[in-house]
Amino acid sequence: MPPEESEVPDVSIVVPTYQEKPNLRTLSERIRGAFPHSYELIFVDDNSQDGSEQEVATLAEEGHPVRIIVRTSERGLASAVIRGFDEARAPLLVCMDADLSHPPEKLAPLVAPILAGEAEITVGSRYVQGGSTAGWTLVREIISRTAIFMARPLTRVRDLTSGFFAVARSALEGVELAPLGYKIGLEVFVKGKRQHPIVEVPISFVDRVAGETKFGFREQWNYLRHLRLLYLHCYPVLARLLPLLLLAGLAVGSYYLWTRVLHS
Ligand SMILES: Nc1nc2c(ncn2[C@@H]2O[C@H](COP(=O)(O)OP(=O)(O)OP(=O)(O)O)[C@@H](O)[C@H]2O)c(=O)[nH]1
Ligand SMILES: [Mg+2]
Repeated sequence: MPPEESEVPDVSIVVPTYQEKPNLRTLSERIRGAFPHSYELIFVDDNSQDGSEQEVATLAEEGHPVRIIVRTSERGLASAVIRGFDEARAPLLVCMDADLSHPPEKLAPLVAPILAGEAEITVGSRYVQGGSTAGWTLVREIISRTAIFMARPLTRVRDLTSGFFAVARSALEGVELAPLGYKIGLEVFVKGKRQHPIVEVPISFVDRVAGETKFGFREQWNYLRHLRLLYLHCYPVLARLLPLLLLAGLAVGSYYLWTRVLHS
């Protein structure tokens, strides 16, 4: 349901994009066909120069409630989403990928608990009953599970690396989100202010069919840097002592081995 230009929509859907032109029309059409609330769809694009701007202009002319913010001096998924949240008008914010991995048909169940006042944050989850991934290689599965395992002490969310989530704007008031790396969802799950548990809505994650991945080694490195910041946020003392504890453990272990060698 497209809102009038001046009307504040119920939901702002923020989609970070880099060279996703082949996916923009399908995404916008599927959202329009499946989402029953008034919404605005905001693409935050890092100067893709692949015709995305023109594509969104055409969609807007056709009546789709879309706009595109093109950033020329910044690059990165998390900072793009934060920019989208800053520019969004609705009291309820959604983040999703452009590549149709996150089913637009799941938007309605995703926002339902927040609209009902039963949650402040919801997650489209691959790892709860009814959720799934399709078309993943074993390597990708292992990378995903390892990333989740490393962040387990930070939140109870099972699919804590999900990039498909909804959050009430009020849960982010006064919260400083780190614009680092790929996992802006994790940042929100850990720092978001809430009165209710985070609700996980099962989704069937579909592998991208068009466009190319932007996920690579740099993003995995950034994920480790991001985790360090989040551990410092949640467990400041322990996280600061960790290098010392590791060093002490290494020293004790070496001493133990050395004495065993001397006595053998
Ligand atoms: N604005 C912006 N968007 C980005 C950037 N990197 C990735 N994205 C977008 O973030 C979303 C997730 O990126 P993907 O490349 O799909 O990452 P992924 O889901 O881990 O990997 P695949 O689905 O296998 O490609 C997509 O909509 C991308 O276009 C970036 O640097 N800036
Ligand atoms: Mg993707």
